[in-house]
Amino acid sequence: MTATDTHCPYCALQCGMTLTPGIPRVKLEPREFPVNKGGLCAKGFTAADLLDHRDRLLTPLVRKEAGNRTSPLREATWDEALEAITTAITTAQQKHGRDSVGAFGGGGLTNEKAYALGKFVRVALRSSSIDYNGRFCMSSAATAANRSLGIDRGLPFPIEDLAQAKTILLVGANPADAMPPSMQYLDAGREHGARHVVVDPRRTNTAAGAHLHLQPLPGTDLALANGMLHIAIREGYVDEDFVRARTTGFDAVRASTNSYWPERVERMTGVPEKHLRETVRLLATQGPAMILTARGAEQHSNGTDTAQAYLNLALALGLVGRPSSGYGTITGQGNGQGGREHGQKADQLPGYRKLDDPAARRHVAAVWGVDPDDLPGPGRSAYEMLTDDSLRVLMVLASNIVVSAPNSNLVRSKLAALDFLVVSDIFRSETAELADVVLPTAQWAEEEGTMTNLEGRVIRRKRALDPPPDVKTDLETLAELARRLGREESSDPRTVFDELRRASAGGIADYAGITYERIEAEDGVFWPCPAEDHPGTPRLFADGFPTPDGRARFMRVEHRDPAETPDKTYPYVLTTGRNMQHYQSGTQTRRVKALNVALPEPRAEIHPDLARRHGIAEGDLVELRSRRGAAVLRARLSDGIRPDTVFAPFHWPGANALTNPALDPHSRMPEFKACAVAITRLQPQ
Ligand SMILES: Nc1nc2c(c(=O)[nH]1)N[C@H]1C(S)=C(S)[C@@H](COP(=O)(O)OP(=O)(O)OC[C@H]3O[C@@H](n4cnc5c(=O)[nH]c(N)nc54)[C@H](O)[C@@H]3O)O[C@H]1N2
Ligand SMILES: Nc1nc2c(c(=O)[nH]1)N[C@H]1C(S)=C(S)[C@@H](COP(=O)(O)OP(=O)(O)OC[C@H]3O[C@@H](n4cnc5c(=O)[nH]c(N)nc54)[C@H](O)[C@@H]3O)O[C@H]1N2
Ligand code: SF4
Ligand SMILES: [Mo]
Repeated sequence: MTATDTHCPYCALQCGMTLTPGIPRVKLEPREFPVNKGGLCAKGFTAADLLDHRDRLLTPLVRKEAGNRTSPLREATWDEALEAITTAITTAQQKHGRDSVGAFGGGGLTNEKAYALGKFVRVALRSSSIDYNGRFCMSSAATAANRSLGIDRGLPFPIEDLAQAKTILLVGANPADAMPPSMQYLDAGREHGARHVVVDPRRTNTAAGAHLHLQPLPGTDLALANGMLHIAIREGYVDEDFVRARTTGFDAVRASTNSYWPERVERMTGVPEKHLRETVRLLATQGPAMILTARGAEQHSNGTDTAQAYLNLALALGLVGRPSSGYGTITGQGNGQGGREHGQKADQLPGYRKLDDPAARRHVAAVWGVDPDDLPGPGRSAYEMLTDDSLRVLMVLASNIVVSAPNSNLVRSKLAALDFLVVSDIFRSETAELADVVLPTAQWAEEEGTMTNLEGRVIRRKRALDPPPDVKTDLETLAELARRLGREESSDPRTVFDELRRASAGGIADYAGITYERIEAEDGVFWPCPAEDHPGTPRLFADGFPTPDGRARFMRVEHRDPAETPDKTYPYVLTTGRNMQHYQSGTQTRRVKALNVALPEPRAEIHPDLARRHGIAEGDLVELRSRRGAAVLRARLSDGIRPDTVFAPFHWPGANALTNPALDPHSRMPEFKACAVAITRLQPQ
């Protein structure tokens, strides 16, 4: 049996692994690749367990009684399933207009599939209704980076650079649990005396090993950043030469930070003034220094401005574009980076082009062989589309929104009220359980494609084995649906990638020079890469910024409280996030035995003081309640969390019944990381 070098199906680190088909099972081994250097986390190690899992979808499913979603799902032929979908699409579009049919994609899709999905909706459906789960993930940091730096590539440098930085400020990031193999770079830095400062309401595994742990009230990260900038200005740490030569807009920002004096910021955030000063001193004097944000800072109704506030700080200290320093955001999903570049986002065309830019429309329309005027305009953002009653038919690929979207009780009822719901997945996810038609799809090890990891490195996912006989790849499904709607599309990944290269050529995320062969020969290629003889771009910003004037823009940003703050009825802040053992909505990892044994159910993290007040002991069942819903979890007492804050993972249904769908005005990111809740101990039955 031949061994195939490929990558992990889960997170954006995209660790290298080797698969060898065998009897009875596929053998999965870690592989030396620049990001993981032979390391894998427990999720990666067990990823092959799902390839032959007994729950796997092996045929399409339709409702026994068509149109009645309370009747059971039954096996169907592809022809029957696709015919039902095509009929639902044409009927809805005739009755309610083109935009009544839409799609919801995912950052786990390969570049080829994300591209094909965007094209399918704009060209075959001619609908503007498309968005994806990256809206819930990277949209705030992306919006800030685009407007300030002119480009959104999560890390503007290879992850190995983390080992060289002498100071790293990690804001709302817990890589020890979210990307364990990446810790080798932080550990290497620490061994050589680097100082890491972690900003997190919980003492996570990442915070526990850091030089300093700042423990703010959730949703106050912007005030914290402005407070640090205030100190940097007062103490003369601003890199005036850099600011003058390479940026615009600092004066307004300088003036606006006046009101963020340290005592006030201490009161707003709960972070002691001396820790603010120490952090600024380290960033300014113990370089090279980096500032990295992740979802803890970004998943707020002020997430874009918060990311901007940290960008402002990094620019003021002159960190950006220097070796082993800068600002970055840690992308989450396997193809969270590429998935936001090639057109499954509501406002976007391939190559990170904008759908409302006439030149972009002309370029992409020419590649697609359509009239630019026939391309729809920008659509609604994820939560807005899902809860808008004008949407009548929805196709979901690679997302389990019933578990992962905010205010999930409402989302569930909106999905139930659709005329027709189609879900493509590997398993019967909670969202698939609501569908009229469920389509089985090939898994990562059974398909070809490219992924773009958190560094902007385009890599290859390779086919190590065949999918089960009646299972199609998403590309095949989309091509087949397009054909039934009158469009010919390729289902061959290489052909689709070559078209993507042309569509992206000249765009910000330019893949024109990237080929499958180069990726193979060079351990991945970093975009932008405009020509086959271009080396790719591992590090950005050394010479300039891709903004119209070549300078980075400071933007003035002011603190706003989360949309919902504690009161008498809902006295605590709920924040949500990840456990090491599970991935996202849990469709995959809840089915892996070893992971499920390690963490079989969700635990609400509660400080012992808060627990005592409510008579809660370790292991008790507690009910969390917000204005939108309730969830029952088992209590896990920990003195590592703030006493006014409760943490719940979203890997099981429940947490998102509570969360607040207040949207960031710029990125339309929901406020996953702060809402008000009440807690009660449930009496043992
Ligand atoms: N094990 C595992 N790993 C994953 C994933 C997974 O589901 N499971 N998902 C992947 C994906 S898609 C993503 S996006 C990444 C996410 O990676 P991270 O962003 O690192 O993960 P989170 O747990 O969502 O949030 C990080 C931290 O933010 C803290 N936090 C909560 N509220 C606040 C706040 O208001 N301010 C600050 N400063 N911190 C706050 C939380 O306590 C948490 O420890 O992980 C990726 N890796
Ligand atoms: N409360 C709260 N909610 C959150 C977050 C949070 O921190 N707190 N984080 C948000 C973030 S950052 C993210 S990224 C989202 C993620 O949330 P989801 O979008 O729900 O992510 P997954 O669970 O990865 O869903 C992927 C689904 O697609 C299937 N799948 C995997 N690969 C493929 C494929 O190639 N094709 C198809 N058709 N299906 C596939 C999987 O089995 C799974 O059911 O959740 C968001 N929701
Ligand atoms: S860190 Fe991410 S890519 Fe690496 S093995 Fe774990 S889940 Fe997979
Ligand atoms: Mo994410």
